[in-house]
This record gives sequence, C-alpha cells and structure tokens, in this order.
Amino acid sequence: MNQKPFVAIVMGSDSDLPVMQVTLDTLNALEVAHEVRITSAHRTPERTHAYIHDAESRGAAVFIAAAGMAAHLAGTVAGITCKPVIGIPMESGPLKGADALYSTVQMPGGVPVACVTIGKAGAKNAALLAAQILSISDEALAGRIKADRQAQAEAVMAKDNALQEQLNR
Ligand code: RP5
Repeated sequence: MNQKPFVAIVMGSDSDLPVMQVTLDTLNALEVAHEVRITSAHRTPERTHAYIHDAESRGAAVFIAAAGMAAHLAGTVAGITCKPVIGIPMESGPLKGADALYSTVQMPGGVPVACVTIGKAGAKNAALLAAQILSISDEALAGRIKADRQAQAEAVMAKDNALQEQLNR
C-alpha cells in the first residue's frame, strides 16, 4: 500500500465547527492533507468506530478528536486505533470546557491521548502538532513549519521594535 498519509479529524457536533475551522485553516495553510467528519462517541458510536477503522485503512496517520462537556470522543478514538490521537476540549456547556479538558486529558495509563488547550488555541495547536508528527517523514512540511515559527518570531520582534520607537519618541 502506498497511500499519502493524512490527518483524520472528528468532532462530536456541528456546534464544534466554528472552533474547529481554525484546525482546518491551519492544516490548509501548511498544505497538510486532511478530512473531517461529525461523529459522536455517544450519539453515533457505531459510525465513529467504522469511520476510524476506514480512515486508518485509507492512510490516516494522525487523528484529531474534538468534543465538549463529558468529552469521551478522543479516548474512544484512541481505543480504536494505535495511531497518535490529539484531543481538543471544546469550550461548551455551563463549565466552559473545564469538564471536557479533564475528560480528554485524564486518560488511564495504556491508551494515550495528547490533549491540547481548550478552544481555538487548542484547535490551532492540534493542527500544528499533527503536522509536526507528519513532518518526521516529510522534509518539505518540516520546512513549512519552521517558516511559520520564523514568521511568529519576526512578528514579535516587529512589535517590540514599534514599542521601542514609541517609547524613545
Ligand atoms: C459534545 O457535546 C459535542 O462535541 C459538543 O461540544 C457538545 C454539545 O453538543 P451539541 O448539543 O451542541 O450537539 O458531544
């Protein structure tokens, strides 16, 4: 089999999409192949199971799972595949993501989930982390990730230069 590795993204609800758009945008900017599905660990358990198996058979190399409240989607995915799973706690419900954070990060030993920050920062970091995993065997992608880091550094330096100019006026 010689499939191009891709990132498979699942989210528990369409209400997660506005935040998850950041993941899609970040992967698009880095030219990382990906696909996305709405599927829930508790509302569509069989579909979730079938999709993870299907995606893995087609070359999914990293999974990203986003869910809110009693968030068990990332842990469910990690129980189905041995590929790396990144979990994003969604900022939904009365506890504003604290419940999802604990649910996602507190996996019992043996079945890991790499949990990122609640909300949009996590959505961005999940994409970057997935890209970094794929870049281990993709030099061109590693170069694009380094260029992104460099752009971030240059933006900070430009802001500091502007601040110093303002202070010395
Ligand atoms: C989770 O419950 C979803 O991931 C979402 O973050 C949260 C609320 O879902 P909806 O009631 O908006 O569909 O399953």
